Amino acid sequence: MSEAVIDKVDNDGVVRLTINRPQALNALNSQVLTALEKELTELEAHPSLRAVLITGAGEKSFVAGADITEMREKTPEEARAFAGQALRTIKRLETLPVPVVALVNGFCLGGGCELALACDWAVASDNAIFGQPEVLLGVIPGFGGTQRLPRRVGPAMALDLCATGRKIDATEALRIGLVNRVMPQAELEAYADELTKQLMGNGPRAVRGAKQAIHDGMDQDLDSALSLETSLFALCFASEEQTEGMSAFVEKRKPSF
Ligand code: CO8
Repeated sequence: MSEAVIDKVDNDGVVRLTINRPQALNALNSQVLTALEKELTELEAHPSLRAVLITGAGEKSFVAGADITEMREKTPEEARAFAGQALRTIKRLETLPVPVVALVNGFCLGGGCELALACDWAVASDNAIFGQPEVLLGVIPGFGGTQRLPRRVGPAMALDLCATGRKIDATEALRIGLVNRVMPQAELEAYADELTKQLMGNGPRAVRGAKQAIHDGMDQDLDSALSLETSLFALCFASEEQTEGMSAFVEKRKPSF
């Protein structure tokens, strides 16, 4: 039997997805996208999902882009369908109701960078390389890069990257706000463990609420977004989590969520 192109490990609701095609630097072909979409369908129905961490197999690459070998012969209609499949899948990852974190462990190019941009935040190993090199192949980003990259790093830097196709290292990615943190590759696992521990210690409804407020609020004007925050904040007070969290503080003990 062939090896799964997506590995999934569920650690009490903190789910680690690993794109497993290291022989092609984890490039996204339709097999990977179909498998990823299937996993996301399952995660959407997960009764106690707390967070999703996504990474690439091996020590060299997160995702080196869409699969160029597969894309090469496509007609415009086929390219549109392929981009449509990727956009749909990436959107489902982005709209999971829990934090989605990219652990970028090497090349993060083209469709790989676009995948990382759909995550709530990204952390990178110090050997990571980022870029939108599509223009070197005679195309533009097609998995959301021209839209999510300017929203993350501003339009000037986004066009700098998309028009030149230049690659940047993890330090520059940190400086422009593409990633939240950079660490030696050997420390990425410890970060993932620590993050898992932190998220497990927090109220799961509150964590989901924080994501919803930020995510949905970004698409609204400030007054509407503040009113959304107030509604979600008030809703917390109808939950056992709020009772437990605040009682634990007053009783000088750790909350049990
Ligand atoms: N697609 C397919 N195969 C790939 C890809 C890729 N994106 N990247 C690497 N590979 C394969 C190589 O072909 C090679 O395979 P083989 O061993 O069979 O020859 C293997 O992975 C290892 O790669 P290299 O030998 O090239 O490794 P190096 O360390 O020398 O170089 C690089 C690593 C710099 C990452 C180099 O592989 C590279 O430049 N890769 C391509 C990066 C790229 O251009 N990515 C963007 C792709 S386009 C894209 O993502 C657009 C998305 C929108 C599509 C719109 C819908 C149609």
